[in-house]
Amino acid sequence: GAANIGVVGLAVMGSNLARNLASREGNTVAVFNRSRSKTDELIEAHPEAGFIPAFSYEEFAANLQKPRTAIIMVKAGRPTDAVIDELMRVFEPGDIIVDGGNSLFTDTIRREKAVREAGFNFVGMGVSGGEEGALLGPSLMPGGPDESWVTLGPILKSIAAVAEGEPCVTHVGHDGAGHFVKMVHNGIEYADMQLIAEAYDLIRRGTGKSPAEIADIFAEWNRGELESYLIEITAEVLRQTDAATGQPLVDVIVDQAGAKGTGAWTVQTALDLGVPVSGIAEAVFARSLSSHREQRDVSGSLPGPDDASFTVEDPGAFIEQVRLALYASKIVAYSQGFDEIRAGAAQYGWNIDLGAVSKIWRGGCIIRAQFLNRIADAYATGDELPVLLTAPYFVEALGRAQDAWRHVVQAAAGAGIPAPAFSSSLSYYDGLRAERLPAALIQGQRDFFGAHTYKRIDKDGTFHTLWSGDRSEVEAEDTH
Ligand code: NBP
Repeated sequence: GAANIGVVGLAVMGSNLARNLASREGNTVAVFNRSRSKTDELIEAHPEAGFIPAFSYEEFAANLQKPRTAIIMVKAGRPTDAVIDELMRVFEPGDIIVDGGNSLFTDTIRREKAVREAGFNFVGMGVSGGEEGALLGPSLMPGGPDESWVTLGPILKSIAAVAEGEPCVTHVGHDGAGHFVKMVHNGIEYADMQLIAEAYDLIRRGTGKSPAEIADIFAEWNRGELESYLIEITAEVLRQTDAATGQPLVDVIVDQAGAKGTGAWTVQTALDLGVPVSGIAEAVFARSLSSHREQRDVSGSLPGPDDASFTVEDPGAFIEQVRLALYASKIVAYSQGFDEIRAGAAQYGWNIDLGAVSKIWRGGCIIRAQFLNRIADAYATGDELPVLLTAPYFVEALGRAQDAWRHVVQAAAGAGIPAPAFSSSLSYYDGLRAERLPAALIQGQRDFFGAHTYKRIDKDGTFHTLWSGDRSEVEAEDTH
C-alpha cells in the first residue's frame, strides 16, 4: 500500500480529520466509508488532498503501508465495534487501530483487551474541537499501549492544534485513559457553559442591559483572566440579531438545552468513584430541567420572592462581582474535573500527568483558555496537591473573589433567580473550608438505624452506641 495512515468513517469529523492529515508533509491518506457516496463526495471536493479511496475493507487494507495505522471516526457504540471487527478481519497482527470517536472509556478498556488478545494494537483517542478542530487542529487525547505511541505520536503531533509552541497531544495513559480524559473535558465544558449562562442571566436581570450590551461585557472579560474560547463565542452569540424578527437571536431560541450524554457519563463515573463533581452535575441537571418544558411552571403558580424586582444599584460594581463569581466557580469546576481524573487514574491504574493534560487543552478544544496555563503551573511545581484549588495561585484568586461570589449567590437567591452552578460551587468551596462538617450527625444517624458504627475524634477504634438498649457505647469490631 501507498498510504501511511487511513481514516474509516467520512462524516464531518472523519473527512475533516482526513483532510487535516493529508495537508501535512509526508502523509498519504487512505479513506473508506461504509456507504460509497461520502467517499465519492470527499474525493471530488478535495482533489488536492490526494486521498486513496477504497470501496471495501479489503481494498482499504491493501492501500495501507505495514504496519497499518487506521483512525476510526464513526458513531460511538455498536458502529465502532462493527468497524473494529471488520478491520481485524482484513488487518494483520501488529497493525494499529485507533478509535477517534466519542467512546465511553469502559468500552475502550474492553475493546483494547479484545483487540490486543488478537495481536493488534488498539488506541482509544479523545478528539476535541468539533468540526473545525478536526480540520485545522484538534486537541488529541490518545490512550493505548506505549508501542503505538512511537508510530502514532509524530503523526498526531503534526495534526494537533499548537498552543504556545507545543502540540496539543500527549500519550495520556494506557487503554481507556484517553477517552476518560476526553469525557471529563466534556464535563468541564458543561460546567463552564452553565456558569457563563448564569452570569449572563444575572447581569441581564440585574442591570436590564441588552444582549448586545452584555456581548460587550463578555468581549471585555475575554481580555482578562477569563480569556477563553467559550467567553469569546458567548459574546458572538449574544451580539447576533435574528434576521426574521430583528430580535436578539438568544431571545428567539427555545430555552431547552440538548445534550449528547458525555456530561452525564462524567457525573455517573464520578458517582462511582465517589468524587464530588458538583459543578458539573449541576450543569447536567440544569440542562435536564430546561428540557422538561412540561414540568416547568407554565402557569406561574409557584410562589417567588415578594419583591421580585431585581435591579442592582451599582451595575458596574455588580458586573464585576459576577465576573469574580464566575472565575471562582470556574476554578471549582476545573478542580473537580481534575480530581475526577486523579481518582480515575488511581482506580484504573493509569499514570496520568495532570499538568500535561491541562496543556493539551490549551488549544484546539472547546474549553481552551488562558486559565489552563495556571493549572499547568500548579502541577509543574511537583507539590502534592490534594485538590487543585489549594494551589497558591488559586487560593489567592479565590480569596480575591469570595466576597463577590457570596454576594452574587445571595443576590440570586434573594431575587429568585436560579444559579445552581454558582451556588453549588460555593457550597463545595465552603465544604472544603469547614473545620467540622455535619457529617458527624449523619454518622450518628447511620449508627442509630443501621449500626453502621462511627469513629471518635479522641481515640482510635470503631464504636457503636446501643441505641435500642441502654445507650452506652461499645467498641465495635473493625470490619476492615
Ligand atoms: P457520526 O457520529 O454522525 O457517524 C457517522 C459515521 O458513522 C458515518 O461515516 C457512517 O457511515 C458511520 N457508520 C455508522 Br452510523 N454505522 C456504521 C457501521 N455499522 N459501519 C461502518 N460505519 C458506520 O459522525 P461524526 O459527527 O463525524 O462523528 C464521528 C465520531 O466523532 C463520533 O464518535 C462522534 O461522537 C465523535 N466526535 C464528534 C464531534 C463533533 O463535533 N461532531 C467532536 C468530537 C468527536 P455511513 O455514511 O455509511 O452511514
